Amino acid sequence: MLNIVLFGPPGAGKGTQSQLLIDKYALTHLSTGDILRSEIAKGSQLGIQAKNIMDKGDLVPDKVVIDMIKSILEANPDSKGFIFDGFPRTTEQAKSLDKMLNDLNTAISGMLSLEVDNNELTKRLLERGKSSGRADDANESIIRNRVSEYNNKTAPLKAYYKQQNKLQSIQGVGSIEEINSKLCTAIDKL
Ligand code: B4P
Repeated sequence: MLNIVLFGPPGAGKGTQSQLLIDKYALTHLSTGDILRSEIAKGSQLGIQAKNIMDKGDLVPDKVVIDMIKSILEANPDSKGFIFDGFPRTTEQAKSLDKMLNDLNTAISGMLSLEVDNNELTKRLLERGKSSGRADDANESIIRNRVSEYNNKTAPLKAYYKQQNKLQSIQGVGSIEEINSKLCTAIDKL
């Protein structure tokens, strides 16, 4: 199986690039952000619980997202592999993911980390906020909180995967096609 963690701060282009990669490599796309937003849209108990947290730009509790991932992994036993987009975001999530994949006799093949500076991230998210209707893209202080959650809780995962020799950093500023081509070059070597 080809299992890729597509990593980066909010607005780095994880969702954008995942769409291109799943078509090319026929992988299953697993975006915790998309799943949570669809739960909010359905008005489920989980969605109601997640909405307040996401609107502030905080991270949803680990147990909630880990259980979501577990059920999707179990529901796709014949997948050629997964693109994990926006997951893991904490060390606890990363450790659980390693365990879940190990139980399925597979592992993460590589972590591709999109590197984008803070000014560019803020610009992209504010731009998307004009049309997305997403509360977490609506103003600069919420975006700053998301970036700070990333720096405190998520960025340390780079060291976690580096220790396993799985981290590759990719420059995430440039055209979507240029960045996609760099990601494909890295994936083809995995
Ligand atoms: P996510 O849905 O994961 O989203 P994201 O951080 O906004 O961004 P992404 O990097 O995918 O950005 P995109 O490609 O869309 O998270 C949202 C929230 O969900 C979190 O804050 C948290 O509350 C919760 N959550 C999700 N997963 C969780 C987890 N595992 N644990 C706990 N909580 C969790 O790109 C952004 C914009 O940039 C787009 O408008 C795009 O068009 C533009 N763009 C992309 N590439 C570009 C380029 N090369 N040049 C210019 N613009 C570009």
